[in-house]
Amino acid sequence: MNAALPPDAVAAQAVRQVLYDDMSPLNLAPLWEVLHNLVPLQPNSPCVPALWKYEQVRPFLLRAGDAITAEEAVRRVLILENPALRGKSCITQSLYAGLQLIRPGEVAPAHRHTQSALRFIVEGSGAYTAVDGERTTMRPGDFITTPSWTFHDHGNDADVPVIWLDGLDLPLVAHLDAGFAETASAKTQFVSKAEGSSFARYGHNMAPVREANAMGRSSPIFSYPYERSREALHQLERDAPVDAWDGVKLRYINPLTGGSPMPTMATFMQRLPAGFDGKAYRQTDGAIFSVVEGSGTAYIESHHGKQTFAFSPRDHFVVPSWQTLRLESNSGCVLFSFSDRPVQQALGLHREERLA
Ligand code: 1HN
Repeated sequence: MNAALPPDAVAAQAVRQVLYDDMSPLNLAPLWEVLHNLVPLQPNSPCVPALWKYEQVRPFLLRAGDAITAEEAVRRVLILENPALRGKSCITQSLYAGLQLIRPGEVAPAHRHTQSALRFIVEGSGAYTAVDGERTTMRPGDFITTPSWTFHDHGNDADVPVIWLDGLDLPLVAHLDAGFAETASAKTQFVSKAEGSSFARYGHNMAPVREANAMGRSSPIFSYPYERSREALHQLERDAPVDAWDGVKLRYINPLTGGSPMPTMATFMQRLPAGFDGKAYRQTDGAIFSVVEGSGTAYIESHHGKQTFAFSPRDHFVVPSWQTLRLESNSGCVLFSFSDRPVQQALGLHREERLA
């Protein structure tokens, strides 16, 4: 190893190694050996892009349904683990994603935690999630929030299994050592508000005159129905210029602030028109995609190499930070996605580069 070094460099290294060994018991380490890794010239995420084909994942979810009840599991979820971070329960360094199954008649008991969660409904209708005493019925394409420290439970009164994508800021909160959790005294929350009352109060470009937002720093709307998002995207595809990178892309908002629905996660829905051949871009927020309708191709390029993902409905894929993404769709498609963008923006760290 030292063969190529001149003798005085070898001697210098030996002196340094003795220094490192001697000071190590005092928990001291030399910065100069690691400085270049600590301050990379650009993000070089250890995360790799990955695709989960729904037809491959679904049988395992159903088998998990046979292997354990929702109540026993507390949450019956298959974690979508980044292949480069196996065993760490995360899909990017800051975010967690999983697919959750609830069978007819099952209950996932009420609890709360400081981690924020989002649900994006993938398959089946008629299960419900209750947040802070109000239930909302789940339908494919709906986006539902569970803000930090709100009690939530899920149940399925329908006759089909219901499957959704969970997104949580678990790794981020773990990094900050700021996680608390509590189990509720009853399995199922007492329903104290009529279904749809939050949406009636806050979902129509209006807001109550005096009432304070019970969701604190999160959106008072906790269910964003797909039919609304879908309709908006289709109208914009017809009537407005289509972005060369994103197609038609909208972000979900907290109607009281115009910011993201929860402080740690941004959510988006986009439509790629038929024949869309997108330009490449990269952003510092790694993003997780759930394919809602249609098919297409994601081309991802980074220091890990090049990957091509052919996606269809209910597939999931992750594009890590600062890896270049280009989207294509012959048939046209609709994609849901989420990322930690609001955190990066709040800290002044977010960057995006749109390549020509
Ligand atoms: C959680 O509370 C849910 O409420 C889903 O459905 C996944 C993963 C880790 C920690 C808490 C849920 C979770 C979770």
